[in-house]
Amino acid sequence: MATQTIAAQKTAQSEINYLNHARGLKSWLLTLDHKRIGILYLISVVFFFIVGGILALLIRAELFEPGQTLMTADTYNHIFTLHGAIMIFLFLIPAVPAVLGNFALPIMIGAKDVAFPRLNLASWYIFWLGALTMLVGIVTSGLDTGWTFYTPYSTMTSSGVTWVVLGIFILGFSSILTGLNFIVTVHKMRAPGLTWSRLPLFVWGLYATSIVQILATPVLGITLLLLALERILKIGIFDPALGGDPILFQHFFWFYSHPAVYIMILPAFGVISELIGTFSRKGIFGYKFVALSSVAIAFLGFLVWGHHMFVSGQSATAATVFSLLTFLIGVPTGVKVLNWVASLYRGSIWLRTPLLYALAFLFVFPIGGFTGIALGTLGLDVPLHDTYFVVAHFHYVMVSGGLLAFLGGLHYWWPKMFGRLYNEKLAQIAALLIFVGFNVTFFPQFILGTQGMPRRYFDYVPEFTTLHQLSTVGSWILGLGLLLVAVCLLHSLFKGQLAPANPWGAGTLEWTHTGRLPSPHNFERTPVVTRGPYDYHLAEEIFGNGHGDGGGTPAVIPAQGQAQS
Ligand code: HEM
Ligand SMILES: [Cu+2]
Repeated sequence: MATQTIAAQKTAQSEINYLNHARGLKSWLLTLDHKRIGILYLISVVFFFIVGGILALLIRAELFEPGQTLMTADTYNHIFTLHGAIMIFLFLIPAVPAVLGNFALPIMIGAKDVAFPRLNLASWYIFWLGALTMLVGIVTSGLDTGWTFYTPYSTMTSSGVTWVVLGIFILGFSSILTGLNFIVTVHKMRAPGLTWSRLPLFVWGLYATSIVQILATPVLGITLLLLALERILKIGIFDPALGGDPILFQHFFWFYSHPAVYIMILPAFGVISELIGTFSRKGIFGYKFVALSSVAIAFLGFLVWGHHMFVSGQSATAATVFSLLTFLIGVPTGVKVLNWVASLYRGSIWLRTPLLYALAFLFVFPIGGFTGIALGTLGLDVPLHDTYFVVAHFHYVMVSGGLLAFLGGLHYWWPKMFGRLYNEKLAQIAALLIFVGFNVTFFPQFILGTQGMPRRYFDYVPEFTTLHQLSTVGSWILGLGLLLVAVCLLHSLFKGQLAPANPWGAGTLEWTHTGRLPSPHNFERTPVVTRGPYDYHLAEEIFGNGHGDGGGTPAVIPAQGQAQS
């Protein structure tokens, strides 16, 4: 038995796969392989997440007590701005599409690669060029405008706005090119038999996201370019002293930035669908509705930007229309959540780490969504605007979307990315700590907001101390959970048990048609698809399902490109 295992491990290791077919730094920096580009993005966004996370811990530490605790008010302004800008532009926007999407999308549709592999690599270099340009501004003069860069302050401050917005302008191209690549890939490179109604829901999510990336990002790009021109050349577009209109900036900014929240959340929705499908062994209830609601959300997302501007002096008619349209978005979103719950209902639930993240998402996300409806209600938004209620709202949405789905997806695709399993117990404890830490951090902020705690302040009245301290303690628990995830995954990378080709018994092509690690071109033969993505019976017949056999380790390590149609 032991010798058999060792023999199996040896064969597994000597297989040519995408990680071992070429070695050395150069083979990585010049790679055109979508999987390797996904890994390059993974390292990049994790790096920025750590930086953004340390800044978050500093913010919470400052707010542990009223008055000055650690830093001056001015430093605080820089820290929270950098936290927001880094998390949004360097982590949340690229995380799910550029890491998980790049890695999984082409394999999931039975393609060798994305449609434009060179453009894909270029996106990653442009991402770093943008990030480094931002860094120039940050290191030389800091940034204190808030991640929203509202004028007229952003046209006046001496902090590094010009460099940072140029950096974000550059980053935009990276995001647009990834979106463009995915759209063409999904249209042109699906394997025979993979009709639109057989597309995995993660692909649908990425497809809808790509539309938003292509249509909305140019607006942000041009807005930030105008802001830079205003600062350098005083063209008088936003600065009232020069005849400009500062409210115009808010319109431009939110015309991108509301859709941008869907760039973060739509691919996350896709990940959640895969996780719930696979670990409930039942497929996704209402597949068509879940798929098309992504497209509906992408479309409606363009019509609601004014809900960020209820108190900016917009007309009552505009405000009412924006409020109604905002409520409308709740419909396709509700369709998704209810369908996920229906998918779990009477499913054959297999409680593994990825599903834990999906369940955490199902708890956290609706709280973010419902409080969004509250904020979209005209009468409620006026007192709640710019309070901690808003901070809690968008963290409930973005952390559930951006972080929980990303971590769930990372744990799900990890064995395919690196060919190794992680310690399930450790990973589950980490997920639990993250869930508890997140709620302890952000739930008190809803209460603080309704009591009148304004956002972006480094000081507060003593009455708020207890809730702020609770929130800070929560951030430590959250940080501990994340640290544990890092320990667990790093351990797996070097010491983890070799993974079988399809440890979860999933039904999509990246699991059913590749070996332990995908080969450089994914498949030996182009797969022919004859069934939907969540038909688990077939996958289980061939690979076993690991479900009920205790270890989640099917006996067979299938050969490359094993046909099963
Ligand atoms: C889908 C994921 C979502 C994300 C990532 C998200 C993110 C955000 C962010 C970042 C802000 C704060 C913006 C700022 O800095 O001023 C915000 C505010 C707001 N969100 Fe969301 N949101 C999401 C969903 C929703 C939904 C579903 C609704 C309503 C149906 C909604 C309604 C609002 C409103 C009305 C505000 C403005 C609050 C104010 O400043 O007074 N959001 N959201
Ligand atoms: Cu919005």
